[in-house]
Amino acid sequence: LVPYKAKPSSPAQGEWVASTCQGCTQWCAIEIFAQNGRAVRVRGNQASKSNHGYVCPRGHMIPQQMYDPDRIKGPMKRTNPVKGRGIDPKFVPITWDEALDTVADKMIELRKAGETHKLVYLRGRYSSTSTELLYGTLPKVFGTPNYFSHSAICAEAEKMGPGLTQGFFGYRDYDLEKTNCLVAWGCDPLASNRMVPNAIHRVHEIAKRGTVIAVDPRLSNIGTKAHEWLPVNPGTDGALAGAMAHVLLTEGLWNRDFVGDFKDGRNQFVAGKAVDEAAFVEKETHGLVKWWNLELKDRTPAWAEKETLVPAAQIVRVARTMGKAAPKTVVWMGPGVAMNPRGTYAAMAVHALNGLLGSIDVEGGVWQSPTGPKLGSFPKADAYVDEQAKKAAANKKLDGRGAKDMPAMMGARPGSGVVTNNVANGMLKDPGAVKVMIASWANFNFSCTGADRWDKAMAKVPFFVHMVPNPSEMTQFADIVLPSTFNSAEGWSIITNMANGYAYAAIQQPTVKRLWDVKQEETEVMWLLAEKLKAKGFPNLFDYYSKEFKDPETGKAPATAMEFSAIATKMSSAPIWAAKEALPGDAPIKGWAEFRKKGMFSGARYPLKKNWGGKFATATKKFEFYSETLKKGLLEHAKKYETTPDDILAVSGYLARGELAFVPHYEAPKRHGSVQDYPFAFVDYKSRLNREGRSANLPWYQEFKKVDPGDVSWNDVVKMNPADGEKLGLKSGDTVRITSPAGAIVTQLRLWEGVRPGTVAKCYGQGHWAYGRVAAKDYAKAIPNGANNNELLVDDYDRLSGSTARNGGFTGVRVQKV
Ligand code: MGD
Ligand code: MGD
Ligand code: MO
Repeated sequence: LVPYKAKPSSPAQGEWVASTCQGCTQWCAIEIFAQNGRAVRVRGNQASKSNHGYVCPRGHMIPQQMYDPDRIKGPMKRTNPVKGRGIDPKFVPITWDEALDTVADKMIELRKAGETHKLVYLRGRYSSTSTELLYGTLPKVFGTPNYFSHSAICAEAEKMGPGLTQGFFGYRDYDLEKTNCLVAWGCDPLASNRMVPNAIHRVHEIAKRGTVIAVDPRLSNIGTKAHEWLPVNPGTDGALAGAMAHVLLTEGLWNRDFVGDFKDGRNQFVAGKAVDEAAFVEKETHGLVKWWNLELKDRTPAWAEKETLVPAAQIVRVARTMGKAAPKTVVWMGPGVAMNPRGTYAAMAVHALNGLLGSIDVEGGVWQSPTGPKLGSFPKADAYVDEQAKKAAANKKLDGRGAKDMPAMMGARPGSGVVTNNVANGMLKDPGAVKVMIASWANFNFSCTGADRWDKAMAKVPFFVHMVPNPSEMTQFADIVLPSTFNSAEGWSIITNMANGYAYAAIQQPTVKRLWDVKQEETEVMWLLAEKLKAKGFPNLFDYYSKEFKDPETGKAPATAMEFSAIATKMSSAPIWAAKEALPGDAPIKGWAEFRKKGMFSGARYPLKKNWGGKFATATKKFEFYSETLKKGLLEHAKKYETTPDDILAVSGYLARGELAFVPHYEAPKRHGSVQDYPFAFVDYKSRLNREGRSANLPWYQEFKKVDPGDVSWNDVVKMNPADGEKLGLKSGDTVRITSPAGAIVTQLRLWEGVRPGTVAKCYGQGHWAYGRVAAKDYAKAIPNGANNNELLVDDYDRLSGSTARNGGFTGVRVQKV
């Protein structure tokens, strides 16, 4: 096979305009082909070292998302005061002027009543830099502690793995160019997770020279290409990881350079036998022998087979393959491991394998984020924060973070992590807590588990403003709808991310003329709203925006919303294009015009062994197999409640007690619904066509849905193993009701060997009862096409991180023919 190298050249007349895709969290630098004022095609930014000039299938969907005929064309107000699912809001068009007057009036009422903390802002997706002008500034200057990002419904629990072992609470990068053994564990990097274009680019090379392994209860895209597929029993990843660690240690396959060795060079790791701590000298790590004695010594493959349902022989074979390829072995851990009620420990267990394998920070291994170009920060808003705002900001947050049973220890600091999905519970408990709510780029009535709680909570909000391009589920509860730009093609901002060893900053800029009366929420809308607030007696926000922001080229202050948007973007990116000396990384960019044309700048490649030699950001500065970092955090949280870590773990739903709590270990999965009543574990995953929750209205999504293994175009099937189908007398094409302790959905069944018996799998993304004519079967009657998994999944949390559970088979379901 001759690899396809040629980049297609287009005979079409037009211009490639640089921008950034935000269809997933990779935030690829892209170029959009603009022809006679129309965006028609998308490719990766040709200068990108992270995506190699290509986008994944979702990038190609940008024109359809942008020109979606169901986009909101102008501001609207609600005329039906009754709110609820299926209740027509009776929206009528209004002007931006009227819309923002109304919003400002409501906000001024709060200021006058001394209740500014009753303003709540919810943020879904956002831009890297201009989010500071809304999320960062509005709550601070206006005065409310109640601003919440979506990140805890995203993948926060995953960060606890690298966080509590190596002090890096972030997403890892992987040197796939040099990797010889890739283990995709609880994620599907050819289809989702981060770095999809780079994974597509590299995985076939790894498969040729080495080994690709997939750990996933369902046959994923990478599973179909892998040498080994381990269809793990959902929620038992900690057991599988423990057994692999057991094999690596008993067979002497750990990496001596990183981990160290026994003083006498003789391997004393023998199943069932404790080891003397003094016998082993560690190098870059801390607590290996403690980990062995507390957890690993009894975690034999035979034991793990019973928990994980993965054959012991396969566990041994795979562990040996990983060990032999080390340190060029990558354990790429994803939310499938972590986003479950005991996910913190599973994430630690799986990520700790990278420590044993010595793949941390080495060639072919697992890296922390490279350093990208330094960006300009916005001027401080402190001088515009008055006493009232300061006092109000001290109120309690609605998401319950830091409660005794919700440690939310992001960064190992108790109470520091957002608990997004718990906001709905906070609202239901105290209906008076929210008077004015603003949300942007979020659709929590669809994207959060236990979705009906959001329907109930939002129905009670007296005044809700939604800033989105599509009339989604959450929009149906709005009093004012402010149509947003589709930011990848219509907005201004600077977006940062990393992949393939490089961190970069990329521009978003207006690619073509806007067809509809839309505005960018973080910049344009904030400017106009601030102007209104000033006119009504609260000048602080407008004074900050209009006095502190200056065009870095001309020194001119913004005079209009559009100027504010562009100037903020220029301020963020000026250190790149106005640098006095060449920056590490790409060739210098000279001036704003050249930056707009090139669209991105990548920093220097990740330096190897960056954190070796005692530079990890942990309590011991080492890679911690015994997490002193977690211990410190848990003790601090326990102290606040005058209790013990054991008590905290008990009330938060974890099983470990004593010292076990501080090492990566297996916790038997928590499950809602008895196996008797709900015999199947539900497996949720993303479509390779999901632009998060926002592509179901695109005909291309529906037409090409079959690209997801086991799925069917123009359908939203639930997949069951044929052996289970036979037992229940069910066949492909049957309409079935899936019932969980939280709710029920109806969809079509497909029998498929790619799910393990005892589980059913269904893709997330469809089941919209709003959004548009393709996503919903009947938008007017609120009847969905397909079914939303979040009406089934139970509202529960990995409480150490505050994350919402969606994986690990924690929701039991039954399947019946209707
Ligand atoms: P989305 O649902 O992707 O975001 O969930 P949310 O943060 O709620 O999009 C929300 C809204 O953004 C849409 O209604 C759309 O109208 C609007 N929008 C689209 N483009 C733009 C734009 O350019 N500008 C603005 N202002 N708005 C825009 C995401 C969340 O969902 C995440 S991150 C994850 S990882 C979870 N994934 C997931 C899953 O895999 N399974 C299940 N069951 N639930 C999940 N929910 C989570
Ligand atoms: P999840 O959607 O949670 O994470 O996105 P992903 O890495 O895709 O997928 C969970 C995976 O784990 C699935 O393959 C599922 O089958 C598997 N799984 C479920 N339970 C278990 C279990 O118990 N054990 C194991 N080992 N596996 C299990 C994260 C990332 O993806 C995020 S946060 C966002 S916001 C982006 N969204 C996105 C998107 O919407 N679409 C696509 N195509 N890519 C995306 N990339 C980003
Ligand atoms: Mo996410």
